[in-house]
Amino acid sequence: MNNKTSGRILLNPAIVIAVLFILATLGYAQSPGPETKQQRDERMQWWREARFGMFIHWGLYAVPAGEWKGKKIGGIGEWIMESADIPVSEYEQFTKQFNPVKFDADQWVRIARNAGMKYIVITSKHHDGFCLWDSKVSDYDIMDASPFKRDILKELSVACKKHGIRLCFYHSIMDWHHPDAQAPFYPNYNDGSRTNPNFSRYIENYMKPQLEELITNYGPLGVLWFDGEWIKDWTEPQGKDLYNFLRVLQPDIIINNRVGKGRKGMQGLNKDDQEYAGDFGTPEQQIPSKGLPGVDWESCMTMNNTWGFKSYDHNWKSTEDLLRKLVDIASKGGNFLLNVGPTAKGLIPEPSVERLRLIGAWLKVNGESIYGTTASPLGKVPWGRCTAKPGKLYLHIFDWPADAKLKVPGVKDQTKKAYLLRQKTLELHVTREDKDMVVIDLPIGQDVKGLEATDTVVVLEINQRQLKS
Ligand code: H79
Repeated sequence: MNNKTSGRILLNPAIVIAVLFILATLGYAQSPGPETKQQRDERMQWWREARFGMFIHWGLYAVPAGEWKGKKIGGIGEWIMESADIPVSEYEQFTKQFNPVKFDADQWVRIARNAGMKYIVITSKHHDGFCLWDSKVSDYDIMDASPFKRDILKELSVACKKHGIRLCFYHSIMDWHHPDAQAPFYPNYNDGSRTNPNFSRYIENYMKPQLEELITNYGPLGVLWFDGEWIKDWTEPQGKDLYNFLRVLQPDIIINNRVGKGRKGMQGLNKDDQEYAGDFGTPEQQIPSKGLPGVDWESCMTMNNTWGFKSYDHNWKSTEDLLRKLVDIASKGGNFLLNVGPTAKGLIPEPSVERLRLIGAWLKVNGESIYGTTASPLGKVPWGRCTAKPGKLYLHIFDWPADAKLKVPGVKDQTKKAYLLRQKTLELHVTREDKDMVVIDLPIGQDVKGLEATDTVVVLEINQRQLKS
């Protein structure tokens, strides 16, 4: 064939359209396109302002609740299928006992809202493969396999809309139930050395159609929160492809970094050897030691030692500890995704509800010092933490100074005034000790109760014009 002929064939409109169509169906044309910094900032804005969300781990593992054949199984509750070496056919039996008649989506969402949480991330499907919605490509879901036959995610999406909470889904890439994924690896579903030759079939015929259902029928979603990406079958190019696929379906969706292979272990932030897919880092059960300017991240954490419900795990973190973790995270520019693990009946454990209620009461008074703030511009402060907004520093006092003088190092800006966030009308005296140290006289003799004593917030208003040095 000479050049002239081949040119004419390639430019033939029918052929061009056909080729484009084939590429589109193959997924090559599916990219959200480039995004400017401003577009990205707009997409991330609600999430950056939210600062506090509820993680919900709920699924079949709530039925055994940490026990198998009369034995208490160590480790996190939602891993019991793996930890207790339960064969797929036996684990499937839990579907018959998963009948959460006490489930009340509206009540769950109100618990989150009253805690001051702005979004909910619930396990649409965890590693065990069981789906909490009515999936058309699976029988292993709440509609087809359980006596409950109510679409849990649908009910939550209605309640979230009603209460102004963003609904987000956790979704496990790893799947211990699907024959084309990790099910054949029994009794070591998490075997990092094995691959399934049919894994691409699982991606195309199962995982992507399921995610499309979740985005289309339950959305718009706030976040898709992936996990289980460490398996050998999953690659960074697959992660990028999935990321693009989802951003085409919902351009403003936010996706965590576990969609690809970027994260550094449980520390959760990205390795820096290349560009990885995903919008934010995911430290798990830990808080970075210092602020990370310009990085979006979210620490997820349990209130006891498990994500999925375990009947005998009573090792609850104190409310004081949880509040200070929220503040510590905000002072470093991150979000806090705090977990609850409801029972198989559909109830959020009372110790969780109580802690959330108290944190919510504190946030009602002091929320201004958390929502929409950015990381501390000061260095380490000996008495607590600092969060910031334009023109304002929020000084979170964890340890009340014995002499009632709050020394604030690192303030180079002109100060305007200071007051307690809970008592804005009482102005506090501010003196400058030297060019980057101001001292605030704290009120004495106030009777402070509960979480107010755990973290008292002083607002220091500043002129963001640096003093001449
Ligand atoms: O859903 C909850 C847990 O079930 C799941 N993530 C939270 C949000 C999870 N937590 N811990 N694990 C899973 C354990 C997995 C640990 C490891 Fe690894 C996987 C160790 C080695 C492979 C993660 C990836 C840490 C290093 C690489």
